[in-house]
Amino acid sequence: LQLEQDLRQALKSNEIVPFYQPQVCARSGRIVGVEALVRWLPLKGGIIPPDEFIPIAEETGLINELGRLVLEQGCYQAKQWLDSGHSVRMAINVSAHQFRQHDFTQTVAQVLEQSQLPPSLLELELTESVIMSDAEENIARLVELKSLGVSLAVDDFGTGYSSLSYLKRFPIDILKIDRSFMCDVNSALDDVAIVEAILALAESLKLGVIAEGIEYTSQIAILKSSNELLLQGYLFSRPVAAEYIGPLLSQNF
Ligand code: G
Ligand code: G
Ligand code: MN
Ligand code: NA
Repeated sequence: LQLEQDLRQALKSNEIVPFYQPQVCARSGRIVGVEALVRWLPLKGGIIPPDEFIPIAEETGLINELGRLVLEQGCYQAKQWLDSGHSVRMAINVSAHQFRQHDFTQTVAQVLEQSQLPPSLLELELTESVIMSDAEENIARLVELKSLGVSLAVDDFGTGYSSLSYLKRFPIDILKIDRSFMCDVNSALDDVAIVEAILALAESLKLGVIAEGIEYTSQIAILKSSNELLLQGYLFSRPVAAEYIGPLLSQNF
């Protein structure tokens, strides 16, 4: 309860800020996107990771306010980078609670309008479990969101237990291969097989792929894909404050 009050206060006093982690195009070595990963920076110092407050935000409904804040800041930030000559797609994590709000699509439309960010530069990340929770109702919601012109990505792909047939029926653009499959790509042949299967699946369904958790160059070698492939992980950068992203945008990785 104390934590809930603290979080409520933190939202008001700008202690909740998105950090950003680069997504690098495997072909060009350029940063073409970032994922917004929220942080709590208490005034007294330190840094609280999302695992310690997102669950409370979810339970108390504060996730809607928090989610809107991250969406707004992310869109305004991406617009700033665009205005400075860097086209960077902003990926925003959407929680189950947010996705189920009846006015979620309107909120996204509003934020796009206010920030003047081209919708093609916004990507919404949804987990498999959120998407599959109520498949029929969710298709309508996804179609609604797609009609705004944004991209839709499946986060933590491969960790759910859902049937793959939804990928054909749902207006999904991108699969994010969960980092658990990238961990020991050198040693674990099973993981290599899974990654290869996901790449083949994405290729035949014409979906983009983002490989998460890239920490070593050796992990990139097995990622052979003819589709657009993006790489995300500590090898390139940890999630960092916006000011640290700017200089990276001119860099070749
Ligand atoms: O960033 P790590 O950096 O520790 O993030 C931990 C978890 O918190 C991840 O599962 C991530 O999806 C989630 N998360 C980070 N930022 C947000 C956010 O803005 N909204 C939601 N719903 N989840 C987030
Ligand atoms: O659940 P989601 O995929 O949204 O969250 C991504 C999580 O993975 C965040 O906590 C982020 O900080 C973390 N992360 C990003 N890159 C790496 C990496 O290279 N290695 C590890 N172990 N974690 C990473
Ligand atoms: Mn994510
Ligand atoms: Na993920």
